[in-house]
Amino acid sequence: MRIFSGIQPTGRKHLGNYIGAIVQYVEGQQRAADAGDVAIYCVVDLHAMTVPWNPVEMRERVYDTAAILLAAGLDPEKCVFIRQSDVPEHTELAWHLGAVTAHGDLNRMHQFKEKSARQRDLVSADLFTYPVLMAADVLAYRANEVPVGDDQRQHVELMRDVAQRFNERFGDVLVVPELKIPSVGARIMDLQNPTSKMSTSSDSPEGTVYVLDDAKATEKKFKRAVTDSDDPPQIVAGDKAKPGVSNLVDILAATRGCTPAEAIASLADARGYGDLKVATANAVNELLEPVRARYAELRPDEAKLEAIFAEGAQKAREITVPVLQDVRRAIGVGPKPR
Ligand code: AQP
Repeated sequence: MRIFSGIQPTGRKHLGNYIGAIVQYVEGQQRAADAGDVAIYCVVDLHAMTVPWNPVEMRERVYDTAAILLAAGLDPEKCVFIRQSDVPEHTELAWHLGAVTAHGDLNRMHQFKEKSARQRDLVSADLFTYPVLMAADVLAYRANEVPVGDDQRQHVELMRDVAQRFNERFGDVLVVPELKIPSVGARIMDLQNPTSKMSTSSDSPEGTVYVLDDAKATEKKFKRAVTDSDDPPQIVAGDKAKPGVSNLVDILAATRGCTPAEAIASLADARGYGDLKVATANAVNELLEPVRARYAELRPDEAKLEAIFAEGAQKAREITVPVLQDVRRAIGVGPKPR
């Protein structure tokens, strides 16, 4: 059972990234090792080039993201931890997969529609073909499982279609991976606008809780979270008519590692939404305070982070080079096989 997932080095990571993806990564590295296989986690710097970027800041953000992941519990002894641009098989496979990807399928991607609408200058070809590179990231490892948040569902479905189409045409070369989204917290919503997902590009600093926010700032954001005016207050989960309260319950449950029903039961004596907000802020701070402290230790040592990436790339290429040899042989490029 092999796992692959990637995370962008865009800006600071938020609570949605943490609950939707990073918690799953940490759990997955042990599960893959127990099954005699490996989990590969990737800081996807090439994906960050699909929208405008600053080259100097890009390197800094890659280190920031790497240090957050390591602080959260990724262990380079247990998993393969890489920077996407260090493993050239990702981009080569993307080209080969582009040949079996329908233009019309890429046109239907929600993320392309949303992000292209926001670009003021250039809508790049890379933004359009981003899901093909994401497919290559996973398929180059013959990974079985892709842990992501709910917003990536459509991209994983596309990569499954691409792998199937490739195999139908060229033989059983690639593995068709499965989507894995968390049962609670697959879509953490913005605290100020709880009908929209918490997002890096939303420009909602008060509604977005960053992993590296300090405890006070985190508490303040939760205290100001939008709920509703029900009187008496109703603390419920999964209610579309009460998105703010449902989101807080989901965050409380996901950070405590319990079910939404258990989180609600723990608030049986709550006098109002204030108690829900304080309980959620406390649970988030309890989860993130140790991560923030470890981040402060890890982030300054860039040479160590580079050494971890170098070792990761070496281990990664032990998997990807043979897969690409099989792909080249199957599609008829490169020298005649002997
Ligand atoms: N709100 C969310 N709830 C649960 N999971 C989420 N993810 C993102 N937002 C939420 C999951 O986090 C992982 C990494 O996402 P990314 O690499 O796309 O990082 P990002 O660009 O910083 O995240 P955003 O916020 O999704 O950016 P925008 O909206 O600007 O594109 C993925 O597994 C994702 O599902």
